[in-house]
Amino acid sequence: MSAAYDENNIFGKILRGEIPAHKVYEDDDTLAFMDVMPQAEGHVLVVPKAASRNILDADPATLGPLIAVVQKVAIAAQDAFDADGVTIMQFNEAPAGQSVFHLHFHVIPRREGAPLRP
Ligand code: D5M
Repeated sequence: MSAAYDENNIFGKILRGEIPAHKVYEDDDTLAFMDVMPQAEGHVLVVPKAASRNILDADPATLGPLIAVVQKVAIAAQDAFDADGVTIMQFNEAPAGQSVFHLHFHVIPRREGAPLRP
C-alpha cells in the first residue's frame, strides 16, 4: 500500500507557484515543465494537478487526461528537438526509483547513439 500524499514536495510547490519552473504546457488538469536534471536535451516532466503520490494511489480519472498530455508533449518534444524517438519513464516509490513524491512522467527525446545521462 502506498504512503499518504505529502503536499510538501517540490512539484506540489511548483503547482502552487511557490517555486519557479520552466513551464512548457498547462491546462486545467496538467502541468509540464523542464526537468532541472535532464537526462537528455529536452527532458520534460508531466504532472497532474490532482494530489497523487504516484500511479499506485492515483484516481483513474486523473490518468486519462494525464496520459493524453504525455502523448502531446512527447510528439512536441520529438519535433522540437529533432529527435529519433522518445523515452517515457515513470517510477513508484523509492525502491523503484521515485525521488519526488508527486506523480510524474518523464518525457525524454532520444537521438540515435546518444545514451541517457545518469
Ligand atoms: O525524478 C524526479 C525528477 O525531478 C528528477 O529528474 C529531477 C527532477 N527535479 C527535481 N527538482 C526539480 C525542480 N525543482 N524542477 C524541475 N525538475 C526537478 P524521479 O522520477 O522522482 O526519480
